[in-house]
Amino acid sequence: MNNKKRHTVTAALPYANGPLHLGHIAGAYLPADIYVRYLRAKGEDVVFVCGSDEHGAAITLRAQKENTTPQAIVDKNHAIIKKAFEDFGIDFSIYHRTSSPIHHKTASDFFKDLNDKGAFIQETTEQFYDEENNQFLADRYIAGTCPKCGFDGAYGDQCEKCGSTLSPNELINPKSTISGNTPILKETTHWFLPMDQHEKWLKEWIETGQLDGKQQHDVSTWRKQVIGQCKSWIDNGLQARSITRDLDWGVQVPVECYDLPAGQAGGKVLYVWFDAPIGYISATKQWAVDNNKNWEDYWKDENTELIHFIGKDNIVFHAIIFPILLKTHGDYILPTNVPANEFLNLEGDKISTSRNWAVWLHEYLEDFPGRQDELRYVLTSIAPETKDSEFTWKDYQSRVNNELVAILGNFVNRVMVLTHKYYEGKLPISSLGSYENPGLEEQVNILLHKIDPIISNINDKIASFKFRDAQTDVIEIARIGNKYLADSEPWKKYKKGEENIEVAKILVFSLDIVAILGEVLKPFLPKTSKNIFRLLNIENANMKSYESFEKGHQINKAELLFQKIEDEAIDIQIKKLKNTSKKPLSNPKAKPMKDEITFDEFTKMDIRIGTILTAEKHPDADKLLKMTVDTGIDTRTIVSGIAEHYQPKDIVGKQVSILINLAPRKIRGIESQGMILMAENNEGELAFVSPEKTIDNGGEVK
Ligand code: B3M
Ligand code: ZN
Repeated sequence: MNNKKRHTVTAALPYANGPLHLGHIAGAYLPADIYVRYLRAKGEDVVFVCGSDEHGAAITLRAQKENTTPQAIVDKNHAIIKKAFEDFGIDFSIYHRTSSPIHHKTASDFFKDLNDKGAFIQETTEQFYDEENNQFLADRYIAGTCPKCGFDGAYGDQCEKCGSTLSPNELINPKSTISGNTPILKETTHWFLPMDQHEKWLKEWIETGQLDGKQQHDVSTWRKQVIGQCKSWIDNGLQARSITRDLDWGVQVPVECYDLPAGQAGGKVLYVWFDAPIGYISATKQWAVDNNKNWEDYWKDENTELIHFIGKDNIVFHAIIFPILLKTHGDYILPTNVPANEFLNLEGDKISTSRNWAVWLHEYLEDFPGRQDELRYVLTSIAPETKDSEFTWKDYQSRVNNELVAILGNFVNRVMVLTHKYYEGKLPISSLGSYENPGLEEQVNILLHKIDPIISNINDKIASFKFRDAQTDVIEIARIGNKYLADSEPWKKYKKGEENIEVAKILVFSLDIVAILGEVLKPFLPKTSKNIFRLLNIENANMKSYESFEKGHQINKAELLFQKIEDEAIDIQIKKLKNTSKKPLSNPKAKPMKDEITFDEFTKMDIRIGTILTAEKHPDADKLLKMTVDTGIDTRTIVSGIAEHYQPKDIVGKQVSILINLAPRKIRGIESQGMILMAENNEGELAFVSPEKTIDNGGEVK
């Protein structure tokens, strides 16, 4: 473990375009929180920053869909996310936001500084442009057919059906999602970060931990997949990457743009992935202002350790791109570690926001009020630290019931209950008194040879980001306690009316183990740890000698730390997940559903099958056909706008669906008595809605 003076710990800034789900928590926030709580418990100087990532096309697109402004979208989601973090006990020093003025200024200055240093290049390229709305289209604003799987609703950056990463020009038949038009290609100038120029030092830094000839970090502490991903990026050759966008939501590019139409202000912003990591710095600045600290100590001092907690999809941004920016700037430290997690799957499938295949954190807290530690426990038990892992509700139930209830909760409860039963909760001897006594070899042996090494293992594992193993060790201490209690059988040794010193030793020693548990649980289950100390009626355990109690100390009444999770609660969750999830849209361009109607309203329409008897072009209109149809109850004239789709000779004899009780209306001088139903595809082509086998004319459609 390093001996840095200070720690700056960051957790990925969640996009403020939706709430948090369990994948986010397991990926970045819970491990970061465990690490920070561990540091704080050691008395270290640490700032833990996070905030909402409020820029980018995903947010403007969402605003457009919901017919509101980007600011309204981020305001709403920022509040939901912030509250969920608080309720869940993720204890940031500050939860900030990138739409704040201090962030805009910090990001803008950062860009300007690097631009002045000549760190960027400018390039003019052709980008898709929507002529109707006069705007360049961000990748997310372009939809078309996926070249890989043929899915009709792939976006310019990704196909959500097959998961392929795409670029807009790969899409077949690209369309603007704003106007539906085919976009044109138009030249635009952007700033690029020439990542290729940084390959050499990056390679050395990633592979050896050396930076400018100095050992900056120990590579053996970095996760294999993080080093692996970085190496493969570098080995494939880094490319220049554009760091600005044609968008009007974000941090304005603070230097002049040549290719803006005359008179048009702004129009170019920093790419969201350029400004978001700088959000860590602006959050620290705000925290420093609020807490009378110097933010630079946390970003510009070699004695500060910078750790980024993220999910694996963010590795390149935190271990390659952001370090390039920090190093080019010159004054900043580089991350000491980037402990990225793999993905958490859910009930046999990938978590998907768009399909609503997710367990939302705020909903969990509504359905299981006060049970944040149960979720923390399970998510750490299955943390995807080295490979993808899976959350299932059955597994959640069994871990809570078989481990938290049956091992940890049960041990604490038994010790408390027995102490009340035999001594009314008042300790007849102190811890110290008991260990000084001869005949306590067994207890001393357990403490020194079993529990003590586990505690140092827990600390070492947390320090090296192995939270899952560390938590397993915590439960091992509860197991040792349970076994000790079961083996020493105080209930058999207790004799009414006697001093029962032997029983007192067993119980006080067991209470010392409970106190140790309260201490080692602090980073993992903070609420449970507090509860334990409340029950024990002490503030902390004595972790030097493990002697936490004075003679005569009164403990509080026993209370269960955890309740069993019943089958019913689990069934409800599984049903909820299945009932609220959506299949991917087969046609994202389909119009949304109209307002609901009643069955009576539907039955007012009299739709019948009829046969077209004659068809001819309308004398005065190119798009119209005049037809006579046999409706089974009469023969009538109908005018319909289908001349561009059907030749008169091809449709005579066809059976079609006709709305026959539509009030007659004159169309270009000819009275149309009803309407033939037509189906329309995405391209506006029309087709008859015909019965799949021959039906008597006059047959009802219902
Ligand atoms: N908002 C992506 C994500 O939520 C992005 C992280 C930014 S960290 C600076 O996965
Ligand atoms: Zn696809």
